Amino acid sequence: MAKVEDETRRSRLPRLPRTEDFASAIHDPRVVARVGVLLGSAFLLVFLTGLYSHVHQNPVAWFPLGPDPAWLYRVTQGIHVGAGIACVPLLLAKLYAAYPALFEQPPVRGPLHALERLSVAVLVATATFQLVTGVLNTFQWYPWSFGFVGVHYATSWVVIGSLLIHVGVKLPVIVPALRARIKDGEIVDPEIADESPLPRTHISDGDLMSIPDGDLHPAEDRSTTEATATRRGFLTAVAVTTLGAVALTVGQTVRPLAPLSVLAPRDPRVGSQGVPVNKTAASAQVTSDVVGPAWRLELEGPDGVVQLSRDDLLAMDQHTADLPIACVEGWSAMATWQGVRVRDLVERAGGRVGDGGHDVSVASLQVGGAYSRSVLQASYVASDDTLLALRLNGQDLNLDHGYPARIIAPNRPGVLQTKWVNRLAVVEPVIA
Ligand SMILES: Nc1nc2c(c(=O)[nH]1)N[C@H]1C(S)=C(S)[C@@H](COP(=O)(O)O)O[C@H]1N2
Ligand SMILES: [Mo]
Repeated sequence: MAKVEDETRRSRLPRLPRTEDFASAIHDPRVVARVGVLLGSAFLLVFLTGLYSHVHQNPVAWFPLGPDPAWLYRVTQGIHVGAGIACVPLLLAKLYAAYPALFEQPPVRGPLHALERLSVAVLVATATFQLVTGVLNTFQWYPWSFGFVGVHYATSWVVIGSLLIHVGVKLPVIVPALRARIKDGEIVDPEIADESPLPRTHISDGDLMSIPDGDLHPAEDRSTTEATATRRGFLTAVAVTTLGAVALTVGQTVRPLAPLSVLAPRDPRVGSQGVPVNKTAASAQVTSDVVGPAWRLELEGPDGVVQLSRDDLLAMDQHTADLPIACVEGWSAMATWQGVRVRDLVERAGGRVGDGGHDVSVASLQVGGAYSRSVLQASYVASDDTLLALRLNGQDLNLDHGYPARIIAPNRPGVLQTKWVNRLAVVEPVIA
């Protein structure tokens, strides 16, 4: 001991810590692997639900989408944001449990090992980037200059790719670590145990002895019960924090939890006509003079172009549908919508409805803006619940909700529920 102190005093630079210096029982492969399974599963859910939203906004022929079931988009995006929120405490916990591995010695053992460490760096960086930008997006705060949607989508592939590499590389550690029980003695890396003068508790599980060197290392010697309590306490705290964060957010889409929803930027119970407003008329620069009595819906189809006033539309068959507005940002709200079926308008314009039917291209009188246009695919046009809505919850739509007319359709992203519609064009299917 005295000799070690001597040497330390002589060297001017403090020695970098080594993995085995981190004494907490939390830095244990069993803890890291368990948190990792939760984090990896949450990321996978976020990825798949994100892809689902992506194909809605960028349709492809091999993944047909339709109006049934009406609630599917709402549920998937609630999961997207809920699981994304869960990732925040899980990622912090994972980083805390695993960070001693940063100090492994030697830092690089060869080209493969260097690649593996690089993939972890990419994973941590991109995962953090996704969570930070994703959460800020739900608050509609964009303190950056890139387009959020495209970057969030592209980065998600990098996260999932480096996650797969990470899991693949670590499988020989993960599998025995998950099989081992938390309450067993310390997991000891045989190589370190040999170097260390401290007595360590070996456990009999042969699997664990085969953990490759350079991976997570054991805690300092301590009573097994104390270490077990520390690990259990940590895992419980992680679970409680994660469930808590989700519970305090999902009220924006799960109505009974709305009173708890203090972390969510939106309360689905608050908004004019009983529905929150994402983009106000003022922010879309839609003013009451462009939606006055002179407003017309231009309807174009095989039979030509007609101009319909709001009274013309109100004179057509009116239909009612109870449908949610389900925003990509994770909030959703049910409402009762009333208006003209889009299929009736397509037929009036001489278009085909049903199998092999026409799509409808929708335009808003909003000038510019990413969501001033959308397409209703034939499968949506055919639905009885796809409306050019004129009324909301028993009143005429107000300007913020899209007066004089807006699209509302089942199982459709909020961003495609175009407001302030002034043109519908019956077109050949956009994707065949
Ligand atoms: N023309 C136009 N329509 C739009 C938008 C927009 O920016 N412009 N925003 C969309 C988004 S992101 C959502 S979530 C819904 C919200 O509808 P609401 O404000 O009536 O709740 O409107 C959609 N319709
Ligand atoms: Mo939205």
